[in-house]
Amino acid sequence: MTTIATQTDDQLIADAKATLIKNDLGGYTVPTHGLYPFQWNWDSAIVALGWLPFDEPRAWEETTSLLSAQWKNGMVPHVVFHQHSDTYFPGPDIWGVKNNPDSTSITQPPVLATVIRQLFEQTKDRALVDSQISQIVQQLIDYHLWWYKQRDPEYTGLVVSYHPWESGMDNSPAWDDALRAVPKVGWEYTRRDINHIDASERPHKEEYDRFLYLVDFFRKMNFDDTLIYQDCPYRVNDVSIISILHRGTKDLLALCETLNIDNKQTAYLAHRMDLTEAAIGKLWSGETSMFHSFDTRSGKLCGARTNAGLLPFFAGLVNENLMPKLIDVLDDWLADQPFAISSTHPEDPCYEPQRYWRGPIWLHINWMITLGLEDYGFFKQAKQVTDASRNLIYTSGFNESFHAETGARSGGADFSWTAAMALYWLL
Ligand code: 9YW
Repeated sequence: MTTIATQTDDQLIADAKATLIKNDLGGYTVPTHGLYPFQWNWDSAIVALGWLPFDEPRAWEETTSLLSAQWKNGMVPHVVFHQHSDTYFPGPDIWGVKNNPDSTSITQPPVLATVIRQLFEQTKDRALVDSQISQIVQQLIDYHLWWYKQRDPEYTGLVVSYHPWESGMDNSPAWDDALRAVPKVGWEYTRRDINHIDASERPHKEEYDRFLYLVDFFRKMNFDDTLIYQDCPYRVNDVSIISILHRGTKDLLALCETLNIDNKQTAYLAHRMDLTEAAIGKLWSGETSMFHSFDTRSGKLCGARTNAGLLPFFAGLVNENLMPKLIDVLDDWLADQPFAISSTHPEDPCYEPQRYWRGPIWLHINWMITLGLEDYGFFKQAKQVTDASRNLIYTSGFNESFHAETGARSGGADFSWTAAMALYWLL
């Protein structure tokens, strides 16, 4: 694979730092101005890694500002509306949550625990770490307990997600069938995303109609975890969330061990990890030799081949029998690709190289897959993914995501998590 170098590393590092500084609203970083004017959960976790090499206090602050929005039940929301903005829809009025700070009523993939472990291990200013780590770890324990207890009340080993926005992979073809079972919302609304980005790169109206139905549904259920679990028309075992949660719990328990935290809560989390390890095989498809999400309402695996199906590497959830098969799929996916890994497999019938989670490439997903590949000793593939990721920032900079075939911008420009991945991982 050749590196397409059009800019120097020094210039890119300076631009990446400037991107984070530009998107800093004081304690939290917006993904990009205009399109996403609030604090997003997994964005902030990834962004903390970007601050780390040049501003350690700011890296930690990114995580504590997110945790300041934690609900009493332990949930950490997917969006925190720290201040008003009219450039995004749906805002706090539509979600209907009354909290301080305001937030949405769903969460996002819990990559924060993995990030906190990395911050803990790599921060040079130990006083900065010591002053807050106990409090942060307790908040993470509460968050992960919430995930297992509320999202897997039947102890299946596989937590559920209630919304494509919760997966962070909004219009992935993996959700097409499950989402079709959700009614469309009955009221008129005006989207704001297509004021910023061409509609050809965004989800369709039919998807938004159903996204909003679910937002209304949560509100009508008064955000009650038990009622939503029973009645939510969209209830999916998301292989991406399950993998990120599993890896996060592993990192959290490792941190607890270092800090001598050993109690009923940590034992409970370890037990939940055992259940996931026993259950993950349910998400394997012999037909595609990949992991897939599972629609608990229809009782079927979600069809499309997506990059989420590679995230069990990150979790350490790929057993010895499946490992060579999944690596074959990855080798095939990477063959002759100057840019990788497309969010949907190029041979999948639902692949669209420019449309958001149906084709474009996302660097934070590549980073997680790479960490997993390295854990398994697949250094050649890890290097291929890293080189392919680096090519993207050299080709077109810090974009939300990248066109799967040309490497051009897809979605927003000047994007925080891509700048963060450049600073922490690629440069
Ligand atoms: C939306 C902020 C978020 C990401 C998600 C991504 C997108 C928001 O942007 O969702 O309105 O579509 O899908 O993963 O956290 O970057």
